[in-house]
Amino acid sequence: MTTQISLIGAPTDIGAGSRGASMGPEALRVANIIPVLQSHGLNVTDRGNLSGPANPWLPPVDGYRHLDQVVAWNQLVHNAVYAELQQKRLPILLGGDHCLGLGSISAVARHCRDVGKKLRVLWLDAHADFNTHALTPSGNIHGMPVACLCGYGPEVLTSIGGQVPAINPKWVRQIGIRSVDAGEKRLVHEAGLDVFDMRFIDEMGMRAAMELALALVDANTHLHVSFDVDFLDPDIAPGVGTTVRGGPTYREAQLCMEMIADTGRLASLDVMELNPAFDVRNKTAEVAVDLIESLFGKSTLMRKAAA
Ligand code: B3U
Ligand code: MN
Ligand code: MN
Repeated sequence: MTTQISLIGAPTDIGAGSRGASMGPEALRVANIIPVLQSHGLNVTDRGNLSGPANPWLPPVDGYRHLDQVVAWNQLVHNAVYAELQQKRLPILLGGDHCLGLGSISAVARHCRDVGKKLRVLWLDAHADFNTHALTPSGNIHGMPVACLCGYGPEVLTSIGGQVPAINPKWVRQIGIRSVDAGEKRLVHEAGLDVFDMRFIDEMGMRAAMELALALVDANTHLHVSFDVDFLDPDIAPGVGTTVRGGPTYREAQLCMEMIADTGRLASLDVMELNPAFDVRNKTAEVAVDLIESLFGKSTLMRKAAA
C-alpha cells in the first residue's frame, strides 16, 4: 500500500434528503483525521475542498433531484480522484453525500483499466443505493450511485468515467445493508450484487462476512472502500441524515476495518454522509476517524507482542 495519502473534501449535500452533509469534510478534519493518519507513518496531503454548485433545495424532476448539480459535483470528484491515482497516491474522499461515490468509483475503475488491475468495491452502508429514477421513493440521488455505476441510470451519470457501465456488479460486495426499497430489492437481485446484509452478519458474524467479501483479493487487486457512515449503528453514529437501527456495533465495525487493513490492498476510500447537523459534539466524526485509523493498520497486536 502506498503511504502517500491525499484528502479531497467534497462539501455538498446535493444528493441527500436533508441538509448538512456539506459540513462533513470539516468535521472530519476537526476530529483530527490528518494527525491520526500521520501517527501511523502515512504522508498526508490535504488538497482542500472542491468547489461545486450550491444546493438549490428543489423538488425532484422526472425522479431526480438536482440532477445537473449532481453531475457537476461528480465530474469534479471524478477528476480529482483520478488525478491522485495517476500520481500513485491513495485518495480519501471526504463527503459529502453518497451520490459522489459515483464520481469516485468511476475514477477508480478508469484507473484500474489504465493499469490492468482488478477492482473490488466494498460498499459499507445501511442502504443498497441501487435505486433508479423509476424506483426511487425520494428522487434523492444518494440512493442511486451503485445502480449508476452498474449502468442503470441516465447517461449523464453512467458515462462520467468514459465507459458504460463503469463497473461490473460482480466486483461489488455490500456490507451492513438493512434498508432497501421494494423495487430496489428486485433490481439488486437481477443485477446479481453480492450482499452481506445484517441478517447475514447476525447469523454468521462479521468475521465470516468479511472473509467472504475479501475472498480472492490478491496482489493485483485494487481495493476500494466506500464507507457510508450510516453503515454504523445509530447508537454510536447518530450524525447522519438517515439513521437505520440495527447496524454494526463499534466492535463489529472495528473488526470489519481491521480485516480490510490485513489484506494490505486498500487503494482508495470514500467517507460519506457524515452530517454534523445531526451529530452530538462531533462524536460521529470521532468514531469515523477511529475506524479509519483501523482501516490504515492500527492494531493492538497484543497476542503477537506477548508471544
Ligand atoms: N432508499 C432510500 C433511502 C436512502 C438511500 N440512501 C440513503 N437513504 N442515505 C432512497 O431515498 O433512495
Ligand atoms: Mn449510501
Ligand atoms: Mn446509507
